[in-house]
Amino acid sequence: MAERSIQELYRDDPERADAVAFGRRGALKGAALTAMGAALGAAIPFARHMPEGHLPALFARPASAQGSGGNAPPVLRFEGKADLILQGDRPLVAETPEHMLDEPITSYRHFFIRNNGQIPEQHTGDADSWRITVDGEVNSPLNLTLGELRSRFENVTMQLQMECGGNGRAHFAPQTRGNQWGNGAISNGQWTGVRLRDVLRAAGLKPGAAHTGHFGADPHLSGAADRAAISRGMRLAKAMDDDTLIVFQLNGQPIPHIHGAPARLLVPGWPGSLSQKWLTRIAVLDKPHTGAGMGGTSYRLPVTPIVPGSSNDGRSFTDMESMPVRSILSSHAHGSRLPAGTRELELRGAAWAGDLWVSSVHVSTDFGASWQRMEVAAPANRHAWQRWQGRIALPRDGYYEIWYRATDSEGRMQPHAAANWNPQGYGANPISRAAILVG
Ligand SMILES: Nc1nc2c(c(=O)[nH]1)N[C@H]1C(S)=C(S)[C@@H](COP(=O)(O)O)O[C@H]1N2
Ligand SMILES: [Mo]
Repeated sequence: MAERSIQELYRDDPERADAVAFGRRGALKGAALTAMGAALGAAIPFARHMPEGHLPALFARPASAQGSGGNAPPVLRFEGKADLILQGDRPLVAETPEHMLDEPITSYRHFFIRNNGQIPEQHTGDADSWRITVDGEVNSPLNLTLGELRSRFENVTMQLQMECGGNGRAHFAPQTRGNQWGNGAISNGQWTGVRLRDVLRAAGLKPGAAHTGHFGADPHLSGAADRAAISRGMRLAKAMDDDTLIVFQLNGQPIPHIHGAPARLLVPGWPGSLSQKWLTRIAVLDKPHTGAGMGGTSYRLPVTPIVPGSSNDGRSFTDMESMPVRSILSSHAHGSRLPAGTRELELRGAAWAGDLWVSSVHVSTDFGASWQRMEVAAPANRHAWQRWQGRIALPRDGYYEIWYRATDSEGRMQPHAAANWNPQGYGANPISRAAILVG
């Protein structure tokens, strides 16, 4: 079988391609093994462990790093940004390929972008003149300038992960609506700001205070003045968490405009949509907020699994809170080709688990037959991601898949396949696979 035809077959009809390649008994047979090897451009040293129905990672996901070939994703063109994957330009959404997340602290260059509406006009004049209102179930509503906020409350600086609620969505089958993120809707910036808790206490919480509602300055995509691009809210407990901040600096600099200048919320570990950019107002409420992005199937998960592909009004769903455990590989791009004779790799990556932490990261090079424990560093502070590293052996030249998975501090491991399918595609965190070719 020619190289192109099996690639095309896998793309167009993976089931038949598998039948051809694996045969009825699931063993990769002589001619088929050669064909698969030819398609992948290399022999498969661990072919005997390759599971039936396994679509090689090289075909299953675009090798963005290579930037070549027919299905290379479009690239973001944006001042100061690396070649991120352009997920959409209206609204502007861009994903960071995993190998660009190799810095312990994510630089502006590599910071993913997620907008739901238009990008607002830049605030003219002094950033410190920007105003933020706190009202609702409080004794004394506040209307503070950023300058007042900065000088009145303790300033804190910490590394905080921010992950889009839909990160990993592309792993769902059947496909759901929304940006088809791989694992790259994650950042770990070093943020400076004040604790939301301190601000809420200064306003004085009334006994009924139970939730927040967040408001920003970005216009709705339609331009309609009475519609919000996004306006989400959370339980008061998360608003009072030590690490929930109103921030005004990213990595020691004023926040770049696209990431919410001059001030935004930073709600680490929970869906990124709570981290309101271009923050203008926080309402304290006695019941859950009802803004854009609340209710129905938005940022909500089935309590009891539903039939994949079915429709649902989400009435029995529950709000997504702490994000599930996930890992990325940052030392080697998916689809990389290494020189012939490479027999060892030093792998690096990151892992995180919402409000929890990561207890271990494991890597397999033989399609999951055996797993090797990596070294996982402690987080710089609570809610920072954790870096991992480790060395693996590659017995021969050929096609490998690096499988990587993390386990959280409560013993939950990334699953083999995306679970708890839901119409808007939240919470997909299966074991990841990167294809590596040696020789
Ligand atoms: N005002 C405003 N804030 C927002 C959004 C938005 O569209 N408008 N998008 C949210 C979503 S869904 C995410 S994942 C994060 C992304 O932040 P970033 O673009 O700085 O990476 O911002 C959140 N805050
Ligand atoms: Mo998001």
